[in-house]
Amino acid sequence: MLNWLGFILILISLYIFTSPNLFSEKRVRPKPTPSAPSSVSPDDPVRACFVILVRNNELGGIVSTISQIESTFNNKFKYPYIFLNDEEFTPEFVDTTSALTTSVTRYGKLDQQMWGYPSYINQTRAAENRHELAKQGVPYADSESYRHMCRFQSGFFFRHPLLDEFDYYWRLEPDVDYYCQLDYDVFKYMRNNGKKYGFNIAFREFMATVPSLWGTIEAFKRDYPEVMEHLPVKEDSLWKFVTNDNGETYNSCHFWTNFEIASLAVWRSNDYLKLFSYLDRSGGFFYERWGDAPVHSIAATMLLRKDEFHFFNDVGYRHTAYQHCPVEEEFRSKCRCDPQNNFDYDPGLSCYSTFKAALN
Ligand SMILES: Nc1nc2c(ncn2[C@@H]2O[C@H](COP(=O)(O)OP(=O)(O)O)[C@@H](O)[C@H]2O)c(=O)[nH]1
Ligand SMILES: *[C@@H]1O[C@H](CO)[C@@H](O)[C@H](O)[C@H]1NC(C)=O
Ligand SMILES: [Mg+2]
Repeated sequence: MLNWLGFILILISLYIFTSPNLFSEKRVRPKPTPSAPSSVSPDDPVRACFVILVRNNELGGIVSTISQIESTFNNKFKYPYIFLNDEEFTPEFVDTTSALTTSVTRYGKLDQQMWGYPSYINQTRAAENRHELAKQGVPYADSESYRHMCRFQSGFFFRHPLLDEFDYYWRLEPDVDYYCQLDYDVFKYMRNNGKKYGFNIAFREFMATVPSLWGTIEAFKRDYPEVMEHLPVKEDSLWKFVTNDNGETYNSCHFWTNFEIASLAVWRSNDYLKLFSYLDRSGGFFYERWGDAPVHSIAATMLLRKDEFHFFNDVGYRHTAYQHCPVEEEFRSKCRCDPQNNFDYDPGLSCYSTFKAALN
């Protein structure tokens, strides 16, 4: 008798828990938008880190950068720092940088796959082309390591095992300046607002470094219609940021990647991985001198909707001779830069106006 009762109870509970109708009001289909999944609440922690590719001999420069990042932002938010290098970091580098912060610091070395020639690259041809480009006076034209760096930043940093546990990153470089106090969590801002790619300076590229990049991307689009099919349509994308003639040519505009706050999922997507290996296979990182900035920028305009980009106006930032300093009155008490020195509307070199126009 008891056994029967138990059996019937089990049957009833099975019915209740598997019936699609009983709890149907709770089974609301999640919206297909990839941003801000409903299971995440705004205050939930973000899995984010700083990522820093740097050489041992740039210790002084990275100490300066990290000190500024700590005092303007990270002493409040405690995000970890991931240091990457093609060589072993020295004990001095590790000790000095880890002493700058109470946050976690980790140090990784790149392997041959992430920093080295793929087997199909003809290194004789690469060397000849480097010497040709050098005659045109292009920066880093004859540098081999610069090319490994650009290829790594284009196709590999987001696959380094030390980044596996993270969803967002902020890229840092040695010898840059961060001028403004940030009193909110930029990573939560990105996630909670469905932002995937944040930048600060938009620049024009030396076209001699990327003569075949645009054509190679156009060829990818023809060869991979199944990828193009599910990407945003041109009108929803930032397409006009990278072309002035509806795709005929690349206009040289790109976001500077030395500052980047972005979602790792963009680069880890199958779509981007297919695009990157297509570009890599074509040899342009070595035969030309493709920068990670034009590669990231053109790819992001393909993969993302325009509302997924964010201009970090409130981050006062300098890299080499160029800086963004927010001009609005509210930033005078928060920033220690001179708003007269602001790159946004530099007539020759800035692509900020092109970005603004492409948003509409
Ligand atoms: N470990 C390592 N880092 C490098 C190398 N070349 C460049 N980097 C790093 O890559 C980033 C970009 O290099 P940088 O020289 O600043 O190039 P630029 O910003 O384009 O002028 C910086 O964070 C450098 O520290 C290299 O050969 N080894
Ligand atoms: C590599 O490039 C050089 C110089 O362009 C060329 O002479 C040589 O034939 C190439 N080698 C191969 C295996 O294609
Ligand atoms: Mg730099």
